[in-house]
Amino acid sequence: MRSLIDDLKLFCRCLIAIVGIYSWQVLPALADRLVVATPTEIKISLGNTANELKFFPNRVQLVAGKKYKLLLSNSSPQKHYFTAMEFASSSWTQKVDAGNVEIKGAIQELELRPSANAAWVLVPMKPGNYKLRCTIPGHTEAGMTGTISVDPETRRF
Ligand SMILES: [Cu+2]
Repeated sequence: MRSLIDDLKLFCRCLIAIVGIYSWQVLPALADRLVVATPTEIKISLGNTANELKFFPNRVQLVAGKKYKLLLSNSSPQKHYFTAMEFASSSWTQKVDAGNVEIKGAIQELELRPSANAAWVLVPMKPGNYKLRCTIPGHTEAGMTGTISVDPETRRF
């Protein structure tokens, strides 16, 4: 004869099975899709050959949940920083490719020396307007700033 305890046990087993199937099948599938997704490439130049203290472009528009490859380059004669702390911490970074080194995982900010290139592959996770700036003394003040706006995703996976 089945008792209430048996029913409860069965119910719990079913619940665990459902949650288990969801987390083992669905969540990694989403993560896998993001890992293999082809990113949209966006070129951002830190300064230019005329040594203007600006980001080109200084406004970048992204969509949350989509994958991007930020192609950063410094064609100016001095080093610059790509600093967008809040944006970095609310994004998922897959990797940064710089020179012969590929860095996996979270990144806070990037320093690009003259003629350096770096590719930052990321997925912005949280909609909002994020400040971008170069933290070399005097550069923010001279106008080396920008905005990264992240729009809410329009559709689910
Ligand atoms: Cu700078």
